[in-house]
Amino acid sequence: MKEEQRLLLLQSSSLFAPPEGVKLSYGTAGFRADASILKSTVHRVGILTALRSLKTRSVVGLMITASHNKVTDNGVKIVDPSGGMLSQEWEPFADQLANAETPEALLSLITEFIEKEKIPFDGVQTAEILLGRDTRPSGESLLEAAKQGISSIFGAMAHDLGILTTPQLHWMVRARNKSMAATEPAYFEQISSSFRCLVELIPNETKSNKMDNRVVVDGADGVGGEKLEVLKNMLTGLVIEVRNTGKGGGLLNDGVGADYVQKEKVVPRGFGSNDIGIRCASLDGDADRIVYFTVSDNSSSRIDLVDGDKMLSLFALFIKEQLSILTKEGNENPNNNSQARLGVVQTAYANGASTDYLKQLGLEVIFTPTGVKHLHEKAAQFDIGIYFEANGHGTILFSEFWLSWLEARNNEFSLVSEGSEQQKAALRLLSVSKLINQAVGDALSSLLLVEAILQHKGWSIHKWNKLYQDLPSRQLKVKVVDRTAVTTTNAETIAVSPPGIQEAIDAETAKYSKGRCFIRPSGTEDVIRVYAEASTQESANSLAGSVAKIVDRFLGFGSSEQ
Ligand code: 16G
Ligand code: MG
Repeated sequence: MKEEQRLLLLQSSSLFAPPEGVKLSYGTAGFRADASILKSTVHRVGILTALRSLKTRSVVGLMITASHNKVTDNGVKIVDPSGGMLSQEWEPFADQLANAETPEALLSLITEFIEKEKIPFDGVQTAEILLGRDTRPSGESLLEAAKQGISSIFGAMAHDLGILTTPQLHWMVRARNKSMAATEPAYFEQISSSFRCLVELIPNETKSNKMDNRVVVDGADGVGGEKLEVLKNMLTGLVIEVRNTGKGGGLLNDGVGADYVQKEKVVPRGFGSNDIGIRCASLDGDADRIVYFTVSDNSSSRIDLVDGDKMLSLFALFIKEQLSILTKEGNENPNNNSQARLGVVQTAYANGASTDYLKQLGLEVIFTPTGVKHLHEKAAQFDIGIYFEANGHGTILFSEFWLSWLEARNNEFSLVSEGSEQQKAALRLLSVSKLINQAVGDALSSLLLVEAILQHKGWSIHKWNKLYQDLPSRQLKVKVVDRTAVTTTNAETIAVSPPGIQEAIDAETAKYSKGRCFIRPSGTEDVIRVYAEASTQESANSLAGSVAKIVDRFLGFGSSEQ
């Protein structure tokens, strides 16, 4: 490393002292903590992002957000050139950088890493980083820290794209590396025009149904609400009312948002008895997840939740239907024998009834550990891979290979059977691939896809919710002395350590009809999570309670809480 570069790094880093006595870790959601202690971390992530860009010789992204956390928290994560999450191989280095105690220690880590990773660091190669942040008040000064980190690497350039949803930034990084327009207007244009195509392709039978085309969306008082206010004006045939837009003085994620709605199963602020019967949805604080709900008839504060598993099921059903129209017999074209490999990916948290439903549709269902990066990686192995966590994180991935095949089929149809059912199916699938974010789960594009499919089928939210009935479930968390004492295998369904705990859980689970239960250490909180399912709510509660006691007996302080 050149002397000027060393001096620049030392000088810049000396302005950002790390917090004392705090060890941060680049978890599933990047670094996250109280915003007041994050400046040095974000500065160092700025440096790391520049290195990532040099190493990959591509544009990468840096997003400042703490998603559904409280407004006083913030966080930072890196977007890889594909538009996906930072490669897991770099996570340990991110931890080391963040926790280096002095500028000198930081510099020597960087020097070692550049050598180990053979990062081109000759000042010839340039680095380019797209920056985004959510609406948190701390975002602006943290973004400044990131910029200073980036500019402490010679030849690194930062483009500040202002306030964005997390999926918008991922989308733009992906687009940029494919030499496509990587701007917010381009994003809105792509998703609104593909939505329009899907609506234009609705069968005449359902078009005549007087479908309820209004949806009310809780914007979590965050960036998603703000962006949806813009997007909704670009749509026809759908009326979106946004509440908790962040403009009315409401506090981000405070009694609002997808995380709150899904976990508490109560209405978000601003919703109540006047909304009974209406289709509602809730975004999280950075708009990378969404759940639907209706206000319950029995109590205006309770909801009937339509979660990520139901979205996955709706999407899988629609895609499967379109694929079967597309490959309908009677077409003698020899190119028509390319059956798409369609796969769905879930985690152990997926309700067992959803898995049964998907299998009954004849689909291949695969399980991975919790966390978007695991699901995404598996889904990318299919021609069409659909993944969702129950909490509303997910998307649909189309392989480049299969999309080119589909484009070619569509061109053939234009020549020989313009306007045929098969061509319509091809066009619908092409539109889905443009509407649904190919980089990462995106609440805004998932919202529009749900709305398009419901209109296509002429379904109400109630009809959709009746695809299958969720098995009663219960989640608990248990505080333990050391959560790393629990290790798991088989997509987190079996606890390997501490020894004997799985046997104890199995013995308890066997007592319940349709009983299913697993434990895992949380990646975001210092607790062990317990998930239980059974044929009645009482038995699910009881199973979860007993297993929480088992966890406590093996590892705890002697107290467990909900
Ligand atoms: C993170 C993950 C989410 C997962 C959750 C589990 C991403 C972007 N987010 O928020 O997918 O469901 O962690 O939290 O991967 P837990 O480990 O505390 O249960
Ligand atoms: Mg989020």
